[in-house]
Amino acid sequence: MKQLLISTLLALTASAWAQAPANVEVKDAWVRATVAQQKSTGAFMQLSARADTRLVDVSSPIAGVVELHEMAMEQDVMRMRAVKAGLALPAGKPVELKPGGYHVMLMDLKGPVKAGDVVPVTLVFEGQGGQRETLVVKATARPLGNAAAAAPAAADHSQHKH
Ligand SMILES: [Cu+2]
Repeated sequence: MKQLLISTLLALTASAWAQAPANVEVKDAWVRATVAQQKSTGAFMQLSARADTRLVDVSSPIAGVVELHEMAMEQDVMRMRAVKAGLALPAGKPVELKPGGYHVMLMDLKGPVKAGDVVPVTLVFEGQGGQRETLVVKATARPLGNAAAAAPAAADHSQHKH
């Protein structure tokens, strides 16, 4: 819960610095911790926009390549693919990035991600008029395979079953 509060505060700080009230609220940001030799992982969060906007760019200092991905069934096989056009965030409709769905893919990792690590993820949003807003969220690493149990806020959200 404390980490969630810190993430929110950081997000608010970042948007205040961008001199406009935050259009997008980010909640419950987390990253899946890695095991030895693993070179990629995913970051997940819930995004809520007040006005229609799009998530158009993602980056993080811990990864050489960062992309927005989605999981989709292709001929009975679950595959992931890059979301090139950005992710639409309709006004007032929370969009969840979660395992099995949309995620921020962190590739070419510069080192292991251990449970408890705090990973900065920069999100760039573009509004209808083309104005951009940048948020830096702090995502906490949760252990592999135990993400739901390790989520401090998961008990509050019944939809967090994967
Ligand atoms: Cu992916």
